[in-house]
Amino acid sequence: MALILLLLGILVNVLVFTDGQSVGVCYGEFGAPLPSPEDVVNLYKTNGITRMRIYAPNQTTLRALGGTNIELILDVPNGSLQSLTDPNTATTWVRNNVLNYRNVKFRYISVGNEVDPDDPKTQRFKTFVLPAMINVHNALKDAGLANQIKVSTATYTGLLKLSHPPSDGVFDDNVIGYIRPIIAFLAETGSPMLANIYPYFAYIGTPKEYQDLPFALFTRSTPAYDDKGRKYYNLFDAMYDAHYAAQSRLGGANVEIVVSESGWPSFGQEVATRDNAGTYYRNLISHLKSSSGTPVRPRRSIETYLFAMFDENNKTGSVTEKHFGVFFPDKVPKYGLRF
Ligand SMILES: *[C@@H]1O[C@H](CO)[C@@H](O)[C@H](O)[C@H]1NC(C)=O
Ligand SMILES: *[C@@H]1O[C@H](CO)[C@@H](O)[C@H](O)[C@H]1NC(C)=O
Ligand SMILES: CC(=O)N[C@H]1CO[C@H](CO)[C@@H](O)[C@@H]1O
Repeated sequence: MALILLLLGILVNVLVFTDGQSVGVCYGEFGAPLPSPEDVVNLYKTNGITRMRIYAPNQTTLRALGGTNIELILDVPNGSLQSLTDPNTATTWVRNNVLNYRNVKFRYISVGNEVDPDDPKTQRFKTFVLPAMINVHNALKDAGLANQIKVSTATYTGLLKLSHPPSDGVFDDNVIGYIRPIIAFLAETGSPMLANIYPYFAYIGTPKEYQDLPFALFTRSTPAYDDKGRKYYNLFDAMYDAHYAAQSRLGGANVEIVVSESGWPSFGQEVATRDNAGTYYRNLISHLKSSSGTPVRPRRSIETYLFAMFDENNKTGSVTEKHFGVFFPDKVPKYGLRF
């Protein structure tokens, strides 16, 4: 028995370590015109991209994914969160958008994206997230899929009060009441935390005296600093470990973090250049493929989704928001990345 458990442990380790080595890409749709979902799925296939995140259950996209090997993060858009606090509505949502597509490889359901108790734009959603997560999880459980499809929500670095040095990572005071029970749910269901991690936004938001572009672009050959004996060569690792420290303080030390978005824009700001963005994506991919992990979580692969597949000219906000694509809308690669 002990031997079987040991072998099982080794097998699980092998699976965990080989898992997540393929880089995923988020497929946002706020561009006009973008290729049809069928063409987009083919573009994923021809580029060997085996993971996708979509922000709403678009039926055309789900149909196009059927029968492919592409693994999917499907979002519950924040506009649907309130309705899914009703268990029957959640059951119907799961039936229509998940069970209806038996030949789609759902990996996670992300219930809400960047809901932030401190942000006037999204704070009204905060009381809906956990009840909707529970209802979606229960609907999957009733269908016998709760072990296969994990339910989570996508957080972001804006929820942290402190992220430097990484070991001081802690959630904002106003966020703790919201996030602690979510972390408990993730721990209980064996689901990962999703986190959108953008060194670009940290870089442009940091006071000038701390700005270190090579640190943000993975091009430092010496550590930028030492945090309790852990040497940091890049900002991505530092931000990841800050998230990990923050959730560990709230009982989430065993909850894996999946990076549900990371990217760098190619236009619209001083450091948002095609050169810098290409450097960021290339170096991020090779960092992920090396499975070096981070200083706090070494020797592991970090499941990560690049943001985003295409430039999206219909996005609002800062000009840079329209220029996160790793492909142009006409399917021409912007950086010639190998996924
Ligand atoms: C689904 O995606 C297609 C192609 O991007 C788009 O034309 C359509 O409006 C989307 N449907 C919904 C309900 O958003
Ligand atoms: C994009 O914006 C244009 C102009 O504002 C609008 O007509 C169009 O419907 C939008 N398309 C999408 C897919 O959001
Ligand atoms: C950040 C985010 O995703 N905000 C969206 C939340 O949902 C509302 C309603 O659907 C959208 O208008 C926001 O853009």
